[in-house]
Amino acid sequence: MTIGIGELLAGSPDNWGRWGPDDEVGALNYLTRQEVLRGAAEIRTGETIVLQRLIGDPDGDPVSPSRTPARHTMTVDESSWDPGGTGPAFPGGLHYADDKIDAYLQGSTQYDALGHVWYDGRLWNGYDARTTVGGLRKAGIDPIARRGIAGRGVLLDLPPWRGKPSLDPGELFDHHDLEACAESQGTVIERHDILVLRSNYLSRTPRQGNDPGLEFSFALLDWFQDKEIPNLVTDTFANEPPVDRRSGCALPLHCSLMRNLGVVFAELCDLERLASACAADRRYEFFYVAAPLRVHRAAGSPVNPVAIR
Ligand code: UVW
Repeated sequence: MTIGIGELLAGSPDNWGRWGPDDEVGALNYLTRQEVLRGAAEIRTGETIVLQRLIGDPDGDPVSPSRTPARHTMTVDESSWDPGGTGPAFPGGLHYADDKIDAYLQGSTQYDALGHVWYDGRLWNGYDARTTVGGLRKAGIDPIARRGIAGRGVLLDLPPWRGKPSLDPGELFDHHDLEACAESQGTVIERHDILVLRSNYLSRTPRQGNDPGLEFSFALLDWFQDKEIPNLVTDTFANEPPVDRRSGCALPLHCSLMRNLGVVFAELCDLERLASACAADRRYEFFYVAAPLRVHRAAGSPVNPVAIR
C-alpha cells in the first residue's frame, strides 16, 4: 500500500526559515560570491560547453507524457511577400523573419522553481499552496532567474563507472555510488558543489519511461544536507525515478530535496559533449553558470547552462 508523502517524510530535515521568511531561492543561498570564485578557479582552458537540448528538435523533443513538444511557427518569412501576402512594405524594401513557439516551460532543458511541487498544502519555506493558483506568487522561477547560478560544477559520469553506454530504465544509485564514481574519476565532491549527474538515458529509445536516478532515503537527504548541495543537474526527465519502489510515492526527491531542503533542480540537460571533454583530460570539475529565463510567476523555465573548463 502506498503511504502519503507527508507520512513518508515526517521528521525528515528541512531548511524552511533558514534564509528568512521571504526566501524563494533556497539552497542557492549557499552559492556566495566566494563560491562563484571557487567555481571560476576551475577554469583552465577557457573551453565553453553548453548543456541545453535543442528546442523543436527535428528528432523529437524529449517531453514527459503529460506534456507536448514545442511547436515552432514562422509568423513572417519571405513567403509573406508572395503575391497576396501580408508582409509589410517597409520604406527601402526590407524583409524580415519572425517566429514564435508554443511550448511547455518544463518541456526541455529547464530549471524547476522551488514552488514546482508540494504536498500537505505547503510549498518551499512553508508558503501556502494556494499561492500557486493562477501563477506562483511565491517560489516561482523569477527569483532564481534574477539571481542566476554560478559555482563549482562536478560531473559524475555514471555509465562508464558502471561499465555501460547508458544507465538502464529504473536503474538506481545512491550517495555512496556518487562518492565511488567520483573517486574512480579522481574527483572529490566538495561542499557547495553543483552536482551534474550523467545517465545518457535519453540516448535510448523509447525516450519516455522509467528514468534511472537517485533513490530516495533519509541517508541521502542527510548527505545532501551535510554537503550543502545547492543544485542537482541531470540529463533525465525528473532527476529521479518517477515512483519510489519502497514507498510507492511519486517523486519523493522533489518533495524532500526541493520542497523541504530548497535544493534547486535542473532537468533534461545534454551532458554528452561535457562528458567527452571531461573523459579526454580526466578533469571533471568546471565553472558552472546558468540563468533560466525570467518568466512572471512561472513554475519553471528553459535554460542553456554553460560549463567552462
Ligand atoms: C513534474 O512533472 C511534477 O516534475 P518535473 O517536471 O520536475 O519532472
